[in-house]
Amino acid sequence: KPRIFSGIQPSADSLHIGNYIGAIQQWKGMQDDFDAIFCIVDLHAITVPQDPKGLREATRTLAVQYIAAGIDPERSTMFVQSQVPGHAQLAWVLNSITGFGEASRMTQFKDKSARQGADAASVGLFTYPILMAADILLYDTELVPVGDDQKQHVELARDLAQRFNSRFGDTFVVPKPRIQQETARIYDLQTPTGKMSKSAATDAGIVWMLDEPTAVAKKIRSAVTDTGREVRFDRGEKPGVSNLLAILSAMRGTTIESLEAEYEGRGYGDFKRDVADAVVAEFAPIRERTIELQADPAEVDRILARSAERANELATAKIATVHERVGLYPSL
Ligand code: AQP
Repeated sequence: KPRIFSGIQPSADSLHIGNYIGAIQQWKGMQDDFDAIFCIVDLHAITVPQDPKGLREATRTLAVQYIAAGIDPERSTMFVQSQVPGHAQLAWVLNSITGFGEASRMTQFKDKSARQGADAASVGLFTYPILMAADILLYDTELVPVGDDQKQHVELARDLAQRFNSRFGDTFVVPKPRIQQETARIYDLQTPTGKMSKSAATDAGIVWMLDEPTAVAKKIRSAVTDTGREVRFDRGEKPGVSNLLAILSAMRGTTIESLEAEYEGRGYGDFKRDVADAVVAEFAPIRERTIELQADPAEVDRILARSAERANELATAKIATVHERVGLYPSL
């Protein structure tokens, strides 16, 4: 089976509906046809300041949410990045073959560092895409399911794989991005022109998967729409309505067109109530399962350790080859 790799940062206390639709839901459907590796990328998370205790808790919660939302640790490998040293080891080697100018062109760094102020941004944030390349290349990944915003990073991983292979001999599989559909990108409910983001300044436009059902429903009913009445998909003219259509389409597994037809001639009230009901119906059982699993942290740690062991086997073998190719001294 072709190998896929993807990850999420434990950078908040819960996943939000954007992470669910843009990542978890896609991953869930790929588990049978692919050899899937899903990582909890805590090394990426520390590229911006994190509270140590909060980070540890968020890491376990994220693992629990993966499982509760349908990632099956028996079929897929799901582990915590920092438990497999190969990620940091390979990142160092790749740092050394990446041009400074090349890394400076990464637009995510430009955006994130502009938000923090150039002096506050860490060097870790700057080399984030190179760590991501290491994550991908370490496991001979063929396909990387990501959002459109990550395309540039996967492109860098491809360039680095090709550069390493041509300098040191065939070592890495050159990965391809698998870009999710445009409708899998979810926007903030209060500012529907901006992506829903874990680190947004306010909470009102974010549906957290661990929000209580009443809070979920309230946030959706209060979502910003527009003064018209038509339920129609048009990101330019109707960003709020389009976002809710994208959400409902993902929840029901139906097309946007059929939803537009269903709500023709009906107002926003009906529509928003149905979106709220659909999200609550999907998330309430996941939330309950999350709370159940959280009660047994030792079991979660056992599951993570088992997966980390498998990942570590693959990673160690790859690191040995990489070190040998580069001319690093053999380890004892
Ligand atoms: N709004 C979104 N719509 C669809 N997919 C999304 N993803 C994130 N936000 C949306 C997908 O979720 C995964 C998580 O990626 P990440 O943890 O690396 O963080 P991110 O992409 O930077 O997401 P956030 O929520 O904005 O986190 P912070 O604020 O911590 O940076 C990826 O697959 C991403 O495509």
